[in-house]
Parts: sequence; C-alpha cells; structure tokens
Amino acid sequence: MKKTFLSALALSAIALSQPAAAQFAKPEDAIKYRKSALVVTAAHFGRLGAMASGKAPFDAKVASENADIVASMSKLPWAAFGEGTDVGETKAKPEIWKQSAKFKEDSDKFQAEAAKLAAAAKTGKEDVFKAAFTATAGTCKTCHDDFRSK
Ligand code: ASC
Repeated sequence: MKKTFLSALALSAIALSQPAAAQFAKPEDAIKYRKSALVVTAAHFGRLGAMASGKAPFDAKVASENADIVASMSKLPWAAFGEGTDVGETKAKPEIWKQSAKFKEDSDKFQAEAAKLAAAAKTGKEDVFKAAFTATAGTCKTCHDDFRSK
C-alpha cells in the first residue's frame, strides 16, 4: 500500500517535471486540448466583445468574471503545440514550428493583454475596459493572421 502510494507520488513527480508536450499521450490529444481551450476562451471573449461593441450593456461584474476566465485560459493552449502536433485536424500553420520565437512572442502578448484586460474590467470604467478589449483582440488577430490558416 505504502509502496504503491510512493510509486504513484514518484510517477506524478516525473510527470510534472516532463516537458509540457509529454503530458499528452497522443498528438491528437494535444490538438483537441488546445482547440478546446481556445473555444472556451472565444466564448468568454465573445461575451466581452458584446459589451465592448455595445451589443450588450456594460456590466462591470460580468466583464470582470469573463475577463478573469480569459486571462486564466490564455495560459493554456501553448503547451499543446509540441513537436508532432502540426498534422491532423488543425488550422495551425507550419510556421508555428518554423518561427517558434515569433509564435511565443504573439502568445505572450495575448497573455499580457488578457491580464491587463482583467485588471481593466475590475476598474468598472467602461472606456478603460473597451480600450483593453481592443488591445487584446488585436493580439488574437495578429496571432491568427500569422499562424492560423483560413
Ligand atoms: C474573438 C474571437 C477571436 C478574436 C478575433 C479578434 O472574439 O473568437 O478569434 O476575437 O476575432 O480579432
């Protein structure tokens, strides 16, 4: 019993120390994971977009809740773009793996702007929120233009 627990502990320690890509058993698991993360991100970003564009009334609490989710989600997809995940059901362009520094730069910018957006939403000021939303949307677009096929 004790031995089993200790080996389980050792295995988790090994798993945690592995590169992120190794946490996916198969390339298609990584692809599914990153697509799912981006779908959830887009759903919550869309709710913010509705407020930013005036299609929905600005509600600071709703904005803050959704922006917090976007900021947390923004950290997730990148570990799932490991080697060998360029083929399959994906719109990911080969450039992701050829220009990995630029891909990292684009994804870092998104994460930074999403964090700022979460802070902006907390101010409760609609104009501050809108400006941060626009800045964040710009980082989505840049990365999609650079690295997502149509
Ligand atoms: C969204 C969404 C995207 C981005 C992008 C911003 O709401 O789903 O992919 O914003 O359109 O330019």
